[in-house]
Amino acid sequence: DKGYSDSVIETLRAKVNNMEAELRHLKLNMAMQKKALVFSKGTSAAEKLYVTNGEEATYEDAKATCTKAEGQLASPMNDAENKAISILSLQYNKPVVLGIDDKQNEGTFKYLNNEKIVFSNWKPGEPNNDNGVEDCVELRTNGIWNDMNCNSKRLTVCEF
Ligand code: 289
Ligand code: CA
Repeated sequence: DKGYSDSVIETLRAKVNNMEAELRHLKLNMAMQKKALVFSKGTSAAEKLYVTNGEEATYEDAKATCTKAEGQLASPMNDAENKAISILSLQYNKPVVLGIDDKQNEGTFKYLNNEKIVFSNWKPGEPNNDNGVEDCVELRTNGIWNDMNCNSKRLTVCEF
């Protein structure tokens, strides 16, 4: 007889039940932690959580800060995400530096993973590459984007 014995099936069933209970517990716990984090100093849109350390930094420094925190510089991919970031910008009354640049090819803005952007919220007339030195992007307190000098210091917001 190649079938599994009743006791093996019973043991497996018990293990699956335990794992399901553990998963339910983990999900509830994660949802609670997310709420606590959003309550204290973050905003969220769908799956993404945005958190700031309140510091202003250049694009490269802000990028490094977020990478070190095992997140990445805020990269809004739709209007809901853009709004979540702009709430932090308003709270701190500081424009935010985004994880987007056109360093590789002037006028072609890309995310940190080198993919072309799928969403933008440029102010009319932007991006204008003012003085030929604007390869980075700031999100202003109203959520509107402007291309800016990458050496300008803006609020660091990471996404997790
Ligand atoms: O240095 C120029 C920037 O501060 C910004 O000034 C104005 O807001 C506009 O000309 C922007 O395009 C420019 O990035
Ligand atoms: Ca500009």
